[in-house]
This record gives sequence, structure tokens and C-alpha cells, in this order.
Amino acid sequence: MLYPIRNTYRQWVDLSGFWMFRPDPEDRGRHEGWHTGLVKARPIAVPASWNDQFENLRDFLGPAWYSRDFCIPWGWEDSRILLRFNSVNYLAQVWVNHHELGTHEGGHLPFIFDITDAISHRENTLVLRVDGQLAGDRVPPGNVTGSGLDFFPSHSENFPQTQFDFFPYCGIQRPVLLYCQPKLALEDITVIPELEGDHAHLWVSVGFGEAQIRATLKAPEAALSDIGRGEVRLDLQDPRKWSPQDPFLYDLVVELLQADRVVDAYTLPVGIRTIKVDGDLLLLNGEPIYLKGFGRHEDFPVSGRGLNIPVIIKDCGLMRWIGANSFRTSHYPYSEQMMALADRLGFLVIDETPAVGLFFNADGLQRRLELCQQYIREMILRDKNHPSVIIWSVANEPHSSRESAKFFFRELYDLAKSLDPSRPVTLVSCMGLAEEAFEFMDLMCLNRYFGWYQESGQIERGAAFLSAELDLLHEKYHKPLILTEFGADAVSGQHAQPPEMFSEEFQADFIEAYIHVLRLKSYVVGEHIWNMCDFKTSQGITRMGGLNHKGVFTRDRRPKLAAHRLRDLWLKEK
Ligand code: BDP
Repeated sequence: MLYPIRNTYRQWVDLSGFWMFRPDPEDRGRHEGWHTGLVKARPIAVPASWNDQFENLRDFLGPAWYSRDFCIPWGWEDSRILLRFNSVNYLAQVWVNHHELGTHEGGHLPFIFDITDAISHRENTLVLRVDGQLAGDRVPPGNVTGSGLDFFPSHSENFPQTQFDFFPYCGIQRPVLLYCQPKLALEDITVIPELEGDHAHLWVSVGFGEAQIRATLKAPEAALSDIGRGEVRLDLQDPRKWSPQDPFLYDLVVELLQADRVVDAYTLPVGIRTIKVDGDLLLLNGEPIYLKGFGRHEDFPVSGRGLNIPVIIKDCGLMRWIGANSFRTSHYPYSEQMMALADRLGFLVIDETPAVGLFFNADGLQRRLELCQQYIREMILRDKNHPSVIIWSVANEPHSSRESAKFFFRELYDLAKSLDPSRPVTLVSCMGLAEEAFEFMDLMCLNRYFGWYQESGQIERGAAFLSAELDLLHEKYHKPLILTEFGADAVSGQHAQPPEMFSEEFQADFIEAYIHVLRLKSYVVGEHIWNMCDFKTSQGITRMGGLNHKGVFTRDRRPKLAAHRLRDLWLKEK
């Protein structure tokens, strides 16, 4: 899947700005024909979640309706015209000029409609119905009752009732783009780099074999170009390899030719690097790497989960400042802007699907599996060309001690591997030795809170538990491991000596004690603190002020004591 670009063949217009909005708590809109135009609507900002924009809609999860008018720019008459929704959470139904285009389920991943036949070349009306309600047969799930709750009692009383620990923000959360491309166009490009000694091979393919393409790599010394049918291999001597230390991107231009005439072209930034699990190691360009960084959230006051460009720039700067080299897109794929920044700035990314809070002891398993498969397909299609993406994560903390879970994750692993054999695939688990899916994952990702949720207040004891469990896991599976979550809540400004839970001192000591354990294990290849910043959750007795306070930065990005402690640890070393 290609992000819209501007060149001789392609154009786009960003539909961000003020749209009209109307909540539909009684679900009347469909019967009353709201898709033909919204009355009694009020302005809303797009992109942004709706929840924090209005004083009376914080806990309202839909359905709600959006509309706006748009014009087709001059010069697009002979092109195919498309609408691209970068993220609508959760279920979107879309109309243009009263004509239904279709629906898309799942937030955080883009979807596209061809509107060439639905538009007039003057004024057009776009209407969306967005439903963010939580349900057991949605992924991620919520409002789960009865047996589905047996694993996660701590979340069962929260409001809104989620099976996950972040606020279920809703709405059009990333830009909507109107774009055009030639009738015969490049629909997709896949670039796979391989390294062999001083040589790199770059495999460039476009998914349809009969197409004649020219691929040109703009190397600083000289351009490298070749022509082929559906696929081209470019060979480079002494390539400049992409890495966190030198995140160098080449420009790759792919042209579609028809009778030797160029009919479409697309320029893609490309990083040449390989990633591989080898024994107990994770190798980038054949060299062992160690991940230092965070689990994060797309979360900020007022804009909610909406794309907020200044915040992602700020976050990348803070990650640099603290010495982090990586992050996980917990618990859903992040904006395409964040992924492009990671490529450019040299952050290594564990890219995770929106499969969080899965459970296996109730109806709807087949539907949840199909949704997870859809998300994996959409995520890999969207993100496969990012050099920053080094690992696919198929889910976070499924309640997976049951037999049916093993089959479920085997299916997801096989699917991800078949779509992209070039990257390791993992599952982020909290089951420890009971996690049977580790048997076939390429590496283990584990979340641990000994000393916080268990052994509360006892850091040394918690660290000892961690140490013992890690060794047992490694003895059982002989695979590298990343500790993808560990941390403690600290209410900013709360201090205690001796350290006490919820104080900044406790959080800093907790993190440091865990890091000491991790550094003693040769098979541990990464440490990701939970979380980079405090973030909004549903309300519940463990979430003071509706926030998870495990950030080492506050929600408005100010460092706590732990941030300074981490900076001392991380900047000093490898
Ligand atoms: C883990 C989850 C994460 C939570 C974290 C916590 O993966 O989403 O926010 O615990 O409790 O279980 O802080």
C-alpha cells in the first residue's frame, strides 16, 4: 500500500480541518437518512478523537456522524480519484453524495475507496457514521461479561469497560486524504534488502508480473537503474547501511512503463539493512543489537489519540535525549507519520497489531481470529517497507493459557511469516512459562511487574523473581527475549525516602533494579520501560485521575526522576 505523494502523475489534498459532527446515541441516523446530510450538527476538528473535544462526550463511544464538503481540483479529470482514511476508530461506514462506499472495521489502519464514479466535479458531500462501542466480538474487546472476565478482574469494574488499559478514544483520528493517480498505476511496491559481504541486493517488486517497471536507486555516487517485468534486482557495491547510528535513506524511484513510456512513478525512501534472530542474539546488519526504549501510546490531552504532529516530534526528541534507540507501537500500529520519522531518525520499532486483551473462553473466537488476521494483513501491507520496523508483534497480553490459544497464535504467526519472511515475528505475553506460543515465535517478548502488582512494594524480591523466571524461560525455549514492559506508577511530585510505591524514587529504583537483572542475561536483547509517558485510561480504582502513571514523563512530557536515572544509564553505554 502506497502513501499518497505529489509528482507529475499523482496529487493529493488533505481534508483535515473543521468537519460537522452529530452524536447519535439512539442510533436514529440510519433510519432517518442522515447520510444525505447532517442537521443540528456542530463543528469538530479532524483529525482528533471526539471524546475530549466536548464537555459532554468523554465517555460516549458512538455511534456518531461526520460530514464535510469537498471539491475535486482542476486537472484531475482523467485520473482515478480515491479517498484514504488513515485511521477511524472503530467501525466506519462511508457515503459520498448519498452513495454508500462501504465499511471498515478496526481503528489504527488505513482504508481506501475509489470514488471516481461517485463524484461530481464540483461540490461533493462526504458523510461517515463512526461506531466506537465496545463489544466482546470486537478487537480490541470490551463490555465483556461472564466467563470472559476470569483473567482480568482488575479491569472488569472500570468505566468504560475495556479489556485493555487505555482510554477507548473514538473518531476520525488521522487525516483523510483525497488523492488521484493514473488509471493504470503502481498500486503497491515491496522492497526487500539483502546483504552479502560488501554487496547489497535490493529486490523491488510491484505485485503484478506483466507490468514493465524501471527501478532507480539514487545513490550519492551514481544512480543505479534497471528494468524488469514485475520485479527488479538492484545490486550495490559497499552500500551505506541503515542503522540507529546512521539512519541513511536512499530514494528509490519506481516507474511504470507502457510501450516504453512512463505512465506512473513513485518515490520511496529506502533503508538498506537486514534483521535476523540467530541463536540468542538479534542481529541488525549481522551485528548484535540491544533495544533500549519504551512501550508508548498515542495519547495527549484534548486531541486524544488523534495525530498530533508537534507531539510526535517532541516524543522523538525526548527519546533521543534519554538515550532510547527503539519503541513498540503498543497496542496498535502508530500513524504513518511516526513510522516515517522512525526511519529518518533511526529508531528501531516493534510494530504491533491492535490485538490486545484477547480472551479464549467464550463465543466469537472465529470472528476475533478473522479480525486479527485482517489487522496483520493491513499492518504488513502498510509498514513492510520501513527499515525501522524490525519485528512484527501479533498481539499483546492475550489471556492465552487455554488450549485454543495455541492454535490461534500458530495461525497468526504463519500468516505474518508468509506475508513477510524477512522479519522476526513475536507475541508479547504476560503468561511466563505458561505461554505455549513461545514454542514457535522467533523470539520471546515478556511483560513483568513483580514488585508492583505482585510482591508489591518489594523491589529486590521482585527483581529476584524476574531473574529466576527469565532463566527458566530461556532454559525451556532457548530463544532471545525482550522485556517489553516493566515499570511502576509514580505520581509526579510524589516523593519518599525510603522509596514507597507511587513515589518518583520508587519508580526510578524499580526500573534500575530490573535493568541490572536484564544486563546479567546474555539472551536478553532488549528492555522497554512501560511507559514513556503517563496516559489516559478508563476510570477504575487503580487509575487515579483516569491515568496510568507509569510514564517516566508526565502526560505533558515533563521528566520524572526515573527519566533522569534512565538517561544516566542509557547514554553512558552501548
Ligand atoms: C500490561 C499491559 C499494559 C498496561 C500495563 C499496566 O500490557 O497495557 O497498561 O500492564 O498495568 O498488562 O500498567
